[in-house]
Amino acid sequence: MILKGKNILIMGLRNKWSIAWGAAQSAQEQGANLIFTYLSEEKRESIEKLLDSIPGAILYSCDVSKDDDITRLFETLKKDYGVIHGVLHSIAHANTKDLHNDFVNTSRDGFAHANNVSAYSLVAVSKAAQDVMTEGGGIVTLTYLGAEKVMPNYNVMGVAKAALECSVRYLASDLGPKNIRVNAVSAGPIKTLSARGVKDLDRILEAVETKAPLRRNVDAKEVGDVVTFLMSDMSRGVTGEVIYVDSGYNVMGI
Ligand code: IMJ
Repeated sequence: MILKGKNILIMGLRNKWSIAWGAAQSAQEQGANLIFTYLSEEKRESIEKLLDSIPGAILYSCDVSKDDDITRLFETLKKDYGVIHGVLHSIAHANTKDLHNDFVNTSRDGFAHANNVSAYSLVAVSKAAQDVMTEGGGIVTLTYLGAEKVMPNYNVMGVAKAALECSVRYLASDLGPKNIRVNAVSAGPIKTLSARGVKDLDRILEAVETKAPLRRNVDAKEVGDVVTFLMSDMSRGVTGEVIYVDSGYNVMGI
């Protein structure tokens, strides 16, 4: 029970395939009190249905592209809980056309949008979270190998994930003195809603099965288990890191 009595905020749950759902299951097993945010009112009902299986789970709305939403969320959390021990940032978005086109055609607006929602949002959330994380704790975000190596169609998301991973290091440096750690989990490819439309996804999943040291793909629950570890005191000496949960795929040369 490594998260027993800890208040954990999970941002970016959409459905039962979400990596955020794997993290929620894992954190719940380890005794956490779970708080969730959702983006749009149309999604509220389906997310509420999922949360029926998590007794005591609380749900707030938050659009991370709006500073006011983030401020309001953490003010509410301060009032309702007093202290938060962990935050999972499991949020990304790019315009669909920027994930189909060549990267060279990315528009100024598309570039700004992907970086705003997928990378800057971690900075804005961390800034607000520090005032509620008065006992220290862990902020965790999700990234992908496309931040470092060219993956087909990942395009502007790769650039945004590179900015996100670098933000993790600078945030770790700023918040370390408050005993707030900031880390990223680089997940292998998983068929979530965010990956379903990807043209070459099956080929990429196959490449992991043939090349990765473990010769299999990963699922959201085992990614979630590492998220839980990074929010817990078990990882108290770890900050500013990118930890891979990808069956070891990233270490292979060919
Ligand atoms: C996404 C695009 C291209 C290749 C991809 C992915 N591969 C994987 C993903 C190989 C595994 C999923 N992934 C790691 C993401 O970060 C996805 C981000 C994303 C997905 C969408 C789809 C729907 C949409 N905008 C999006 N923005 C970001 O409209």
